[in-house]
Parts: sequence; structure tokens; C-alpha cells
Amino acid sequence: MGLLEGGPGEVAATVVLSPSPEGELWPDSQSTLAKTKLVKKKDYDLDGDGTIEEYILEDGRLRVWEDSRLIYESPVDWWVDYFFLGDANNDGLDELNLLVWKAGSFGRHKPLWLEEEDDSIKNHLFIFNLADGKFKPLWQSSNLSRPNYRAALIDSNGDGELELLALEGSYADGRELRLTLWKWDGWGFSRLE
Ligand SMILES: [Ca+2]
Ligand SMILES: [Ca+2]
Ligand SMILES: [Ca+2]
Repeated sequence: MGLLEGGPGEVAATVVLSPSPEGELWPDSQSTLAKTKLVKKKDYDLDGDGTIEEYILEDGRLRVWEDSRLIYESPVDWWVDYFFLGDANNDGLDELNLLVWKAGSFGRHKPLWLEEEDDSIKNHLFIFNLADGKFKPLWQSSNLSRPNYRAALIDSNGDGELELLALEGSYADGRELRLTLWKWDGWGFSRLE
């Protein structure tokens, strides 16, 4: 099973992506990400209300449409690299999961005890749920110690609960890649392997 859940509604098109051994498309390196023109589209009924939402990621912005109405647009100061849909916290409801590059770990909600904010651009995993026609943040990581280039929810051990498989890179070396497995623990994700 590949990391990208390449369905019929999904288009990955770029000139700087190269095929991985699995035949999927991966960015060449972190430095090329900003130049990457990845268009990813997905039709999905996340909240199960019978109306399909349309998820369109283009030029680092994710927009979600429902019945020709824009119901979500990611902030301008985020670069959304990738999104995936699924039950990240195993509560029976699907979420919208975003891999985001942004500056600063806390944004406007900087804790008082931090005198200086780290304004370097780091990678984050942000999780939203959809209720009453609105996306609300469910969980937001602070700066990830390693950027997640791609991620997918899979049941790796067949126990009926989903784990998070992440393709991680390195801030220092864009060519460094590794696969790690995580599981929601109620507060965040704990690493399994
Ligand atoms: Ca819906
Ligand atoms: Ca869930
Ligand atoms: Ca499992």
C-alpha cells in the first residue's frame, strides 16, 4: 500500500517531483517544496451528512467547497503541503489532517514564559473536524522536530484502529528521509516505530 491514497479524484502534477521506488511521487527535497506545484483534489463526505465536500489543495492553500460554497480556506501565512482525510484519533469520526509549513510555533497564542518566539519556518500537523458546516481545530502540533513530507492513516497491525504512517525528512538535509509510525494517545501522537 502506498502512502498516497491515489484515488480517481486526486491529481498530483508537478515538474519537480520524482518517482519513488513505490511508484508514488515524492518531493526531491525540502528546498524544492516551495517551487512544487502540487494540485491535489479529493471529494469526500467528512461529516457524513450526505453532502460531498470538495477538497482542493493548490499553491499551498487548501480550500474546501460544499455545494459551490467555500466552507474553509487555509490562512495565507500557511503553506499547506499535503492533506489527508481519516479518523486520526480513532473516535469513529473522520478528520481533515494538514501538513503545514508556517513560521513560529504558537502564532498569536505564544505562552507568557517564552520571551522570544522561534520565527523560523517549521512543519506542523494540524487536525480539524467538520461539524455544523464549519471546520474547527481539534489538535495542532507545535514545531515538529522533523518535517512530515507525506502521511497516511493505516491499520498497520490489523487491530481495527488507525496508525499514522509518516514520511519524515530533516530540516537540515532535504534528502534525508525515514518512515515512522505513530498512534493517537489522547493528547497527541506517540511514536510506535
Ligand atoms: Ca458532508
Ligand atoms: Ca476522529
Ligand atoms: Ca491498528
